[in-house]
Amino acid sequence: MGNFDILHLVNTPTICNLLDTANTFFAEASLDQRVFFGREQKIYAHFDEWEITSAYQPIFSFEKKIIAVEALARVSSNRHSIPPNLLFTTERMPARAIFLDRLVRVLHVANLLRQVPTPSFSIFLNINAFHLIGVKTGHGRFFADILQIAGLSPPQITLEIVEDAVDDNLLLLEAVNSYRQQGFLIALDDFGAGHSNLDRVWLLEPDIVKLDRLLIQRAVVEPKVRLALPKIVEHLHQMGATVVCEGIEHQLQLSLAQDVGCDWVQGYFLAMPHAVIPC
Ligand SMILES: [Ca+2]
Repeated sequence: MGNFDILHLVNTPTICNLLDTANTFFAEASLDQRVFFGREQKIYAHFDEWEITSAYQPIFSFEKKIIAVEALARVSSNRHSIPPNLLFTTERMPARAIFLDRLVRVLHVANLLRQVPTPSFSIFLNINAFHLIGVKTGHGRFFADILQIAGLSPPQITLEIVEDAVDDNLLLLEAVNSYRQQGFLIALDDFGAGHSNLDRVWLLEPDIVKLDRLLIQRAVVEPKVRLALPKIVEHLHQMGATVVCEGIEHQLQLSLAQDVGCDWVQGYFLAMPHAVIPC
């Protein structure tokens, strides 16, 4: 039996408690959603025809230390699979989207816990701005309960807000502040794409900004982007944010990310997303 199996057995009672609590909550809301132990000791969730499980991609310092892992949904059905970022965009009914978000968060925490009982790194979870403003009050209470069962605390969790549009920025700020007051860290994902821009940095004052992968790709080939990038990073630092360069696919991009002043890096060149957490 390898270490992985031992950890799995050690954590099983806690994980079962976690899944029971979440499944009771979903049942009380009359929702046919559930999280369960499935193949290869992994935990899965069902939502409509979709089967969802977790993959994790590390975020590194330039000293190659794992600072955090970003949890990503792996989504499939009998007919086809979809990219994880499309999972939420397929569900636009606010009430169902909120439950889908909760289902996926429980799933990621449970799959992490079965491997790493006491993580020494942060856990990054993606969350749509559209869904954040769908909850009117009590932001994060359900998740705080789940974390307590898991033996984790809000400061270990960073919420990555993805770049979709919202029509009420004040509601978004209210939701973000509510999470922040509970101790969660806030990241702005895909900066430079869609609605993830300076306006949103100024509005939300995130702890972390993740540069969209296109910025580093373009900086390698376009001198004007190469010239602008250090200034953008400097401004984000002045706003108090740690800057992550996403989408590192080769050594040149890695060196450039360091040269322009980024703090941390993430991408296929460093580590692919994987069900097993590399720690
Ligand atoms: Ca992300």
